[in-house]
Amino acid sequence: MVVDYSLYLVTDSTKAILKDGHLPSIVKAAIEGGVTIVQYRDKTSDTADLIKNAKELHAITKQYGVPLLINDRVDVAIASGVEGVHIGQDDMDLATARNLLGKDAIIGVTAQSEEEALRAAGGDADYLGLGTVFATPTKENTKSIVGCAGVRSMLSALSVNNHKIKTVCIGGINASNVQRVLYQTGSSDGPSLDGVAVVSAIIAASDPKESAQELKSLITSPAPFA
Ligand code: TZP
Ligand code: MG
Repeated sequence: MVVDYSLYLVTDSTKAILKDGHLPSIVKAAIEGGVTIVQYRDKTSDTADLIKNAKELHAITKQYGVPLLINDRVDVAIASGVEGVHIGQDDMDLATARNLLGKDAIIGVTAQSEEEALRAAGGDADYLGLGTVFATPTKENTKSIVGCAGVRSMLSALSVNNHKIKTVCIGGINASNVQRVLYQTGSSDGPSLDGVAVVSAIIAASDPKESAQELKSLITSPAPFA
């Protein structure tokens, strides 16, 4: 399956971000605005609710042919029949997740250093989530803020080692900085990201469809300062 990582929506169900919003409606609007892949990230619901919510989101994402991944929980991904998972360094290990999910599943891994990026790429992850780029209230317990320079050095390490793995970055990205992030993490002849992942820039937006459209057009048009 060819996956478009260009605008990756990661959900949040906390009051601070979701406010009184209805997550399935936000996800639908975001996809209509140009989101290409969705991760259901919910750190508070119990297992039964995670599965119920994942199935509800999947009913929407499937209509648009957009893959849905589950954060952390391989069991929830299997139970809800979605396309894959996103795992961090403290979650189930990649090889076990792949064994359980099968070869066709999309598996993403978080990497915060060159070493983590190379290890996940040397396994059979489909993509890496690089970051945290900028400090963000959405996730306060991040181990490291790597900045654009940190993302660039992870991309270089992957490239030097001939890893063709797909990459997105995450953390504090919004319409006002996305073009600079894409520009500063890559170079005209060097490795570059396949997309960017955002939470609050879409989930907390007053008009998620419009925000997704704006981000999408910024991502797909060249940076003015290149
Ligand atoms: N992982 C690293 S930062 C982050 C996650 C899930 C949250 C990013 O949220 P936002 O609102 O896009 O800054
Ligand atoms: Mg995790």
